[in-house]
Amino acid sequence: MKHIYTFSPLLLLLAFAVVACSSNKKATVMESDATDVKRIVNVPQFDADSAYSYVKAQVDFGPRVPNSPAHKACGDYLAQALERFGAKVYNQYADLVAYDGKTLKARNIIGAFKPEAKKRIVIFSHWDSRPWADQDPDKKNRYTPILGANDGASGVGVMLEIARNLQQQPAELGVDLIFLDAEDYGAHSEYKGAHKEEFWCLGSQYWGRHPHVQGYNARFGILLDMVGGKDAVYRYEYFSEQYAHSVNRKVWKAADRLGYGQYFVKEEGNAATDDHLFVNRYARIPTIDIIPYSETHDFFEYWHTVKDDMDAIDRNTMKAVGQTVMEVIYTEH
Ligand code: AHN
Ligand code: ZN
Repeated sequence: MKHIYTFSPLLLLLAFAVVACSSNKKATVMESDATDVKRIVNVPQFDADSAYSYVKAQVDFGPRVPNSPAHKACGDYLAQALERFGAKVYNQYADLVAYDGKTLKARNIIGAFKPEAKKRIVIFSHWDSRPWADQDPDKKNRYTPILGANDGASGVGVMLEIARNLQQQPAELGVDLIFLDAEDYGAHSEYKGAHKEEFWCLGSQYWGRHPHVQGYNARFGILLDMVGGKDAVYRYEYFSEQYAHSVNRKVWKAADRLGYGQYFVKEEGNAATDDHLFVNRYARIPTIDIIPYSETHDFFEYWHTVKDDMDAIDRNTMKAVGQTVMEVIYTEH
């Protein structure tokens, strides 16, 4: 989509001429004030079929539970994919101790675009999948590991499609794509001890305290969590509002411009103990969570059940979220 920012009169005339000549592309006039520098931004098209194929590639490894062979193989695939798309790749390996005393061989995978740029945006998703379907309606499934098509692979799939676009057409700012590990190893619902928030999000807690680059900073962050479910609705999540109110407004406005107001509803949502909380708390980068809101379920119908498989994925939701995040990335200057 073509966007026109405010321009000097001559450039503004030129801009309309350019738009008039490319009849197949829609022009959006961006809000602006008199002091704004004016420019045309052409945001590339997010390809939902491509994103879907990246989700399937992850799910085809099986459950990506830390310490498993599938986890190792998928981690290698993700690092290679980022490299193929031209990112500078960092692998952050850490031994993280889980609530049950297990040591998880965790790996955060970071792809940096324009690594030398000072102005940066960071996008996050977790790439591990939950070891147990402890919310499954059928008791016999509650110790079965989940495929995590929506809860895990969808956010990563959207980010890989963004990576492909960033290689084709660099954004003005530097962009870091961070695949966080060991998000979903929080205590099993039948665990008898105290259920603490720090049992979740082990990879982001580690990254927040030990960023991949010394003194790392970014203008803002966006966490993608469960961005592929059917009929998903995204509302302003509680901690996102507390730490990064203006980022929420920026993203929901971008969705509105693109006609995705049905997905991005401008109402208060619930609170999610999620990776963005620890990014905000430890790295102090204002970061929001794009996570589904549901009146009837926690997040979505198949959350932490064996039905979180490819059938739970809807390309239209991935398109709405992916195109919105690209709109934000490419219009930031
Ligand atoms: C809880 O609310 C316990 N967890 C939200 C974070 C999460 C789990 N995201 C995906 N799985
Ligand atoms: Zn989960």
